[in-house]
Amino acid sequence: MHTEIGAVIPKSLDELSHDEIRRKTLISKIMTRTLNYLTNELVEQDFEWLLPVVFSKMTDPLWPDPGASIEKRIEVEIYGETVRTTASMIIHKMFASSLAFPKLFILSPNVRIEKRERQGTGRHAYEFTQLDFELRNGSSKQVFRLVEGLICGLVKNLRRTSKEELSELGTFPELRVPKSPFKVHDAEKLKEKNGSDWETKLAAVIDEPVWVTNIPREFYDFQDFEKDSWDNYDLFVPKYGEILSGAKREFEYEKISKKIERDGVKRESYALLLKLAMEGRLKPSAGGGIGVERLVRWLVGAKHIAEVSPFPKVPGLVHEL
Ligand code: ASN
Repeated sequence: MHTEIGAVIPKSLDELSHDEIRRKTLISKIMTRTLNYLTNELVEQDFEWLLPVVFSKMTDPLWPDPGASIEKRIEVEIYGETVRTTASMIIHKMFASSLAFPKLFILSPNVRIEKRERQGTGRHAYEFTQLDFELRNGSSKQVFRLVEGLICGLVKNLRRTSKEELSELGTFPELRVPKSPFKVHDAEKLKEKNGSDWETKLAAVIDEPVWVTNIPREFYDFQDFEKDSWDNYDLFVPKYGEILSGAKREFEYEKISKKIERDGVKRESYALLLKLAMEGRLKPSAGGGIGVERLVRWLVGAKHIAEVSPFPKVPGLVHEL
């Protein structure tokens, strides 16, 4: 089966040919070394490594987000209470960084039942993993430097440790250590210049990773009402587009409350967050989440994101495993 981007929809492990298994194992080597490198770096830099959650009453509303396309939210009842599967651990990160862990990261599974039309985009899976991190009292600048260090260090490390694998996968020659600091673009300006399709166009013209800031989206990202701008960011890589999103966070009760109201998000769902903010216990922070499969897709040059997963979760397709 082929998709609009010419990628073959990845098959289940048991359906792969000998050559396809070979490719899968090469990609897996890069995934292993990527996870090893990034987690080691963060631990070295004094980040606490937290374990993820699956069910909670509070999770990311993923709304309003121009990029969101959720067909269904998974809600189940346990012990007489309704809980949702994790869409992202953003709310948990805000609690954890405020109350206990000033520098933290989590490798967390995110469940987002994307619309079937996204089956062939090559960039969407209905289950994926974020390397999510948060810094109490952090700023965008700090996050930029942290991530630039991680990405440049990772590429350098892989070029040294994985020359054979990357050469066989075909990305070794073009996968260069990027120059930092990365360039910064304003999303509103990109939209003005390139129209609503700015993300695809940007990915097609860049040859190094770039930051995009000022993206209107969920209530927890910091918004400067006076300047009418957002202190948030996405990281784009050449050809493949966005691989990380993050922000400086809102922490003041009045602003969070107003934005929840404005966005039509259910207030009851975020009652505990509002309470924490009201009591002044929610602290300013900044952070982000790297889409692990998207990062590795770029490193190995995979047409479809599901190629980098052992058990692909392609929108619209449900395999046995
Ligand atoms: N992980 C993202 C962040 O830290 C949130 C998201 O994935 N929606 O901002």
